[in-house]
Amino acid sequence: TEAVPGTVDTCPQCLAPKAQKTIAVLGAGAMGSLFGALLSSAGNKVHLIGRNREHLDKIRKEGLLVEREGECRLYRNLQVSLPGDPLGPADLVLVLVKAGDTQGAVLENRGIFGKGTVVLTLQNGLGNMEDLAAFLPPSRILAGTTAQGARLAEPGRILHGGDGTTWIGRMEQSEDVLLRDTAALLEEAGIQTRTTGDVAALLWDKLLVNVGINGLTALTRRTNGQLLEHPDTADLLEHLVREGEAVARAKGITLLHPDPVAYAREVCRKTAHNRSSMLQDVERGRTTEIDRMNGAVVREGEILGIPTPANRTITQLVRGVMP
Ligand code: KPL
Repeated sequence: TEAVPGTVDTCPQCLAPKAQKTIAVLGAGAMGSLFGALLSSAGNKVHLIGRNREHLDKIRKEGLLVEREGECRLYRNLQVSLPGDPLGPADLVLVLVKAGDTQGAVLENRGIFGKGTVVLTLQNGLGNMEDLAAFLPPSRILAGTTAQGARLAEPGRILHGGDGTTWIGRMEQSEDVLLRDTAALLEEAGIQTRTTGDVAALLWDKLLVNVGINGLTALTRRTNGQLLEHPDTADLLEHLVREGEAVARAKGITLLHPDPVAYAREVCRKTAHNRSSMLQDVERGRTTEIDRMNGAVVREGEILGIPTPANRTITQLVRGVMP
């Protein structure tokens, strides 16, 4: 019989599904749906929890279609739920709601967090681990960044832009074994994953890219690549990142990319046709993550006495366009 891509692999001896973990994905946007699909195809029981009813209905009725370089895969094993639906504790909760919505999402979905649940945030910006730790044991919290590319083309259909590395690390108090097991779980699902002992460096490295790109693309409606083609935005990008770099260094962060401006430019080139997540938020009339990106640089700079005028201005401008 023809294999249906995305269905559960079975053990050849007993025909039982392989190593099933229960995974809840909080946030069924493009990235949450992609991770959910990949994890489900490795035999895990995945629950996608989101607010986009049309998207969830489509997945419930027809499955999730993931397109990559002209090839389509249909993932039929995803369970879908609305926030607050009664669900039991998961082995892993993957947090991919918008930064700033984390605490509300945790409170609304308390049932998915049990004693043994590991919680992994792959959200953009600063403050997500701390938001989780306000309600959950820090010893179970992991955080990371992902360079996977995903875009919601229409309800039930995701465009998978490429397989960038996913890096994960742990909060100070959490055990190393949780990190290794979680990395193995992601790897088994075909998600290229690395671990690090310095989660702050990881988060600041990605933050400085977002600080340079996201607000500027949202205000100018330019794609990531177009930022470099125009001297005005190319110059502003450099200013924003350099201010963030000064704050990171004053905090004692050892950035993974020693020249964060060069790195932000490289990301612009590699994702030249992308409309950044913040540009998409503004276009759809949604709240942006500016407070967790440039706004976070301003707040940290204030604490350390580092001036951040460009980041302050862009935060105020984006708030003016879309709070
Ligand atoms: O993370 C991103 C985002 O859009 O939020 C970048 C890296 C800028 C890619 O678009």
